[in-house]
Amino acid sequence: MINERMNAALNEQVNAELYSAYLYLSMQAYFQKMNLKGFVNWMNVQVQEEMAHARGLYDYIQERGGEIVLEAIAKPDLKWNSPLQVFEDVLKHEQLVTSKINNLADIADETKDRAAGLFLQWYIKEQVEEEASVSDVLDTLKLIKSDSNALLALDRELQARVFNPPVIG
Ligand code: OFO
Repeated sequence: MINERMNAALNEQVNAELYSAYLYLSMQAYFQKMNLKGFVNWMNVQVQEEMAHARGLYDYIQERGGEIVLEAIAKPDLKWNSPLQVFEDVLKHEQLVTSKINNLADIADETKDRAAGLFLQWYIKEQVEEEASVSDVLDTLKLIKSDSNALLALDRELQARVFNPPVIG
């Protein structure tokens, strides 16, 4: 049985992951308007990953005999000035999520919940990958500045991203 504090914190993280999916869905719409298909694809994969992250936490709460409490999902931003600004926001958001995951790991330590600590290792590693893949795109966008040919080349590159359903835990 999971302790109450950990249960509540995991429910909050389900919400944070669903918010992430919602935010990336909003960013996907932004890129759809610009007709940048590779960026659309990148966001589409990201949305699916976030849904999988939420599902992983949801399943874990259930597995530990906890209670699922779903709160409202906040409204994400709708407007950005440029692809660069979008990816700056993505990186900021992922850094925030990393701090939330680290906070969950702290709670697992403080409540001596070894099983949760072990489970959360997967999310800790995933955040390293998330931040790295976002930083890659962001660094390229910084180099591109207003070169539209280079932007289209990056767009073509981002079309290659595929969703591989993660095995969590
Ligand atoms: Fe779930 O990793 Fe992004 O937010």
